[in-house]
Amino acid sequence: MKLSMVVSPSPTTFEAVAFQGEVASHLHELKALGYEGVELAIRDPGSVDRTALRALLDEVGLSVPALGTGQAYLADGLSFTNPSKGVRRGAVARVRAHISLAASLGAMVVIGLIRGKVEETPREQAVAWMLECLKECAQVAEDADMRLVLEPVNRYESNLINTVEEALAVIQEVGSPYLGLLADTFHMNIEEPSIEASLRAAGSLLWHVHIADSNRRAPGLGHLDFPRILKTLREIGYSGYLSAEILPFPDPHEASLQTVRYLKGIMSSP
Ligand code: LER
Ligand code: MN
Repeated sequence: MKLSMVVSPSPTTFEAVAFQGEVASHLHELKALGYEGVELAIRDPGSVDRTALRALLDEVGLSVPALGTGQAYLADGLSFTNPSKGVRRGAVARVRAHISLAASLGAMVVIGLIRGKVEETPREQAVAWMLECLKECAQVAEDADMRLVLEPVNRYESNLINTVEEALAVIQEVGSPYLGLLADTFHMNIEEPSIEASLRAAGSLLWHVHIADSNRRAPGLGHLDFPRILKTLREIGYSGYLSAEILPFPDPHEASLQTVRYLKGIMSSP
């Protein structure tokens, strides 16, 4: 397993991104701390200078395991379940742009908050819209030979796909080999009856992991049992990234140092 940190190249209202803006200096710092990857939270790929980004990543020597899409929902209101067809089309178009950027970086694309939630629309209708958009995005991903990861999020952020079990059912319904699961330990702590049992249920469909402690601080600063979680991940054969999506507590530097020291300490113990 390798370590990555979520970084937003532009300022964001989403709090669990320890590093925002000034991407070059953050990447150098993360590399120096021993991170192998950086997950980029991108509001709009249209505003990204791909050539400059590729050159920076090559210069620093970091991989990009995943691209986040949550800001397209939080800042621009795009979602798969919005009652407006135009907004849903906008959400699919935005994910299409993320897939295109991801293809130039070798990254997966996260389907998290952008699925939206059930509000005034009847649940059945919202689910049908979500599935329609997901199927279309999965086809775009397949055409680009890039992968999407569906992330269960806790009930306070969405009422649509809170658990691994629900996400696995949706993945099965979409039926694309290009759609897998992202497990976020912060959300799992709230929603899963057993984090370990849910990781085992995901098995080989688990393609990406967001890592944060129970309070969304760096691992080791809350009450999650990370030795047990990492042991389970090893046992199911997970060899992807642990990508820290954490609050900058007490500050970004300390949070990223704590993450790398604590997790590498667990990973290096027998
Ligand atoms: C939101 O809480 C989250 O975990 C993000 O990864 C979803 O886009
Ligand atoms: Mn997450």
